[in-house]
Amino acid sequence: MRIPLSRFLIEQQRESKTLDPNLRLLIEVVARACKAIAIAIGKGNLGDAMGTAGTDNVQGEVQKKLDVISNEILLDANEWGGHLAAMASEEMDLPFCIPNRYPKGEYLLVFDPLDGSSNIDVNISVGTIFSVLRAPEGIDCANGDAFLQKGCTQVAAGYAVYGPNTQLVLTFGHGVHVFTLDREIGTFRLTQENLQIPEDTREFAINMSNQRHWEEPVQRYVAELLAGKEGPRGEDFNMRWVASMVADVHRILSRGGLFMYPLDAKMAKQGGKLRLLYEANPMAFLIEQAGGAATTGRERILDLQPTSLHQRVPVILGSKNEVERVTSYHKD
Ligand code: AHM
Ligand code: MG
Repeated sequence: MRIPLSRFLIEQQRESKTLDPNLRLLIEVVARACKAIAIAIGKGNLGDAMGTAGTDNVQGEVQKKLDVISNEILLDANEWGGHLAAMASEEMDLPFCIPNRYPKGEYLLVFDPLDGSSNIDVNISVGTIFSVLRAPEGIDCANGDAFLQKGCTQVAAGYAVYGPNTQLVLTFGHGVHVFTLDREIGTFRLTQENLQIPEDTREFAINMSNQRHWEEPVQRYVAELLAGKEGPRGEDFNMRWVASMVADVHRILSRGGLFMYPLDAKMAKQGGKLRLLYEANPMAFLIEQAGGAATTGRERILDLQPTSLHQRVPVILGSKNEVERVTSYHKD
């Protein structure tokens, strides 16, 4: 325990066939970029990275300066190492092709550089979410089709949560491991191995202000929870909503719970709020690896065939028995 991330990765590489030197390098570089992002966030109003950037991203959302800075930190860190064929990000309309002056590698990196960025200015936890895919042979980086792979093909996924402390949570498809940033020496150190989510929970996370827009199965499920001891569940349920997916998922990985950003009438046209490739898929991979479940209400998230780079989907994930219950209501 408490071994540095580098040692953990090297030991994994020796033991497993899924972690090759290039994937190890990729994860080390992402972790280094997350440290740089943590430093920029940690300066708060003493730095010059707070506030809006004066631009919108491809989804029409106002970009914060830190959205743009985090995106650049990840691109700059990863473009030269020779481990990637291309990158894609929530903050960029099109994929980023590795410049010709650098060698190309066999992996694709997709990320949400700063998730929950509406929370930055109020000093609430935000995070970076990432997913690693294999690059198909002879890819044409520019059109983005190479990224349209099912979540079940991810070779690694993870997130960094920038909270009271900075943690990096990783999976390569063999369990979920948590590293905490030792700020004095600037190293991520292993603080939890093989995290498991309890199958049952009495805590749920949903933005209740959207209630009037939800579909019937979610209305039914949440009404049952809110009815407490006197209702059909016979138990009181507690609610939490940080509005940073990273922080909400981190709580669920730490102590169980259910997270929902379901389909609602407001979002029906665009398919949901959260993005499949760099939010839903990496989080679903982590949650399943920790013994939980993740669906859209109708299908397992990791089985979805992506149709576009910035596709949105409904997300229901967390403690297995509750995810299965909401999902079964969608089938009734
Ligand atoms: P972002 O990636 O632009 O920050 O948006 C995603 C965030 C999630 O982190 C969070 O779960 C959700 O949006 C919160 O949405 P809302 O403000 O509707 O509650
Ligand atoms: Mg996000």
